[in-house]
Amino acid sequence: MKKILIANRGEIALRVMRSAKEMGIATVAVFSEADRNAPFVRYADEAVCIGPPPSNQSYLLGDKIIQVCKQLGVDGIHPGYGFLSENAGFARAVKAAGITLIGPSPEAMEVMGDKLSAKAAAKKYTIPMVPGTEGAVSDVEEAKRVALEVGLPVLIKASAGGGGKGMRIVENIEELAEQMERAISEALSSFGDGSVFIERYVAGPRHIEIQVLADNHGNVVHLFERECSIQRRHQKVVEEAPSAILTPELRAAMGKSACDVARSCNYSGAGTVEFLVDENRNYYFLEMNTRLQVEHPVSEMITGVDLVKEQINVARGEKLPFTQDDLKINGHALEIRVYAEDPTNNFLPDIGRLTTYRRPTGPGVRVDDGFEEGMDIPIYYDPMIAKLITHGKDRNEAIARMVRAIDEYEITGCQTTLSFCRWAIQHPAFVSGDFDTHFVKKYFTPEVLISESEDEMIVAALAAADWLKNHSKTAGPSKAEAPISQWQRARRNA
Ligand code: MV4
Repeated sequence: MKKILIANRGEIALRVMRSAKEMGIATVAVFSEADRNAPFVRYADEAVCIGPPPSNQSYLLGDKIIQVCKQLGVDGIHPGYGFLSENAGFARAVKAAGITLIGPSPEAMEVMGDKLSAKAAAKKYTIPMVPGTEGAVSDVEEAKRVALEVGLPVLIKASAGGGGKGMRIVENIEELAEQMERAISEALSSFGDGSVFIERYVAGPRHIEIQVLADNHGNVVHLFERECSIQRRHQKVVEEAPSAILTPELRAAMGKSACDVARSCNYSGAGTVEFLVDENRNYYFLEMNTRLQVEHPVSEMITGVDLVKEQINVARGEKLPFTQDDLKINGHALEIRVYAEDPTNNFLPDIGRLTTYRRPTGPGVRVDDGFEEGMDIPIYYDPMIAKLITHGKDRNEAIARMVRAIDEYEITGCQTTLSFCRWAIQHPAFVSGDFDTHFVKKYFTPEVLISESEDEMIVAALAAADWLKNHSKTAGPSKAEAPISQWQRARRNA
């Protein structure tokens, strides 16, 4: 592989190109008219504009991207995350064009792209799953029987769904028929597939996912877990590795299950297996993401493995250069997602121009971003400005470094989620490790940020008053500038 095209934009395009450059591989960027001046376009050895800003006229045009590959003699495509990254049809078209997709086979994407077929494939191994229906349910009476069997509350989930879409909780059996009808119609309109299934509702779960890597020679390893329980409306806010609650035994068991899920679909490359962990530390397989994930840097920080390099090597047909025993957890890593959103105003996108943009640096700090000072954040895409990652010898050091890095970050021109992330990682529940996926819902109100900035103002005012008091004795205001008292004023006016 001599030249790869990155079918993506922003921070992930830049991230992929950096590894390619280190490997001596030439890079091609494709970009929309909105990204003409973006750093990833300049960083690439070659760059081609593929259309107007909306993704369905640019980054989602698989055939056009394949055409660019043919014109420029590209032999590999890295799809990043989002856009075409989990599109089996695109993966097939790439293969048919004689180009290597840096990712799993179209078949693996298809099997894992549907939750029911993913669970069916995983059944070949003994992998814990939440009790529920084996396949899709359309008959309400059957659904009721299953719900009573596994115990209420239950969740109705869309098989084709993602990010909580098409998910409905049922507390009372009388609501089931109506909720099921709704879930089916929501699934049909959102995904064009009305298949739904039922699972027992796991009340206060933690979201823990395992990073896996597989080659085309039968080797599968895991790179431990990432905990992503701190999320807001299915959008991850803080990710970390390792999880504060996994024991070495549980980690090994979940790691083996994740590798089994990968084996069940003949997986190749980097993938992520998602689990729920309940309060008794039982774990359940949920689904597999067949792409490089946004939060992959935390796994890189604790293992020292460059996941993009390994993806490329696997795609080239090479064997994994390490075994499971070679992999060790080194320290602790945290990632926060910096969004151009206003956390005091219901997280409304607050896109604008980055009039000031200065990144934090120093020990244990990594910033993966795709912007520069003076740039406009395009309105057409996800409003993520950057991922801020810190690494420390332990969790406390990683947290302290994150707070310090957030405080060093200077962004003006738009509101960002930095203050929200700072609040989250300093919250006693987060610091102690005692939290679940309901953390934000449970503890966050906009007031926690407003009172925090008021606190800062009060502290600043007190400090200023103190400074004045100390300095007025020696180098205080000169007599001419001295404050005029009401008495003096009265005398002058007399
Ligand atoms: C669940 C669950 C509780 N019980 N399944 C949400 C998105 C999808 N990937 C799976 N999700 C959940 N499935 C059962 N049987 C709770 C969630 C869930 C969740 C999972 C991970 C991270 C955040 C979440 C927030 C709300 C609900």
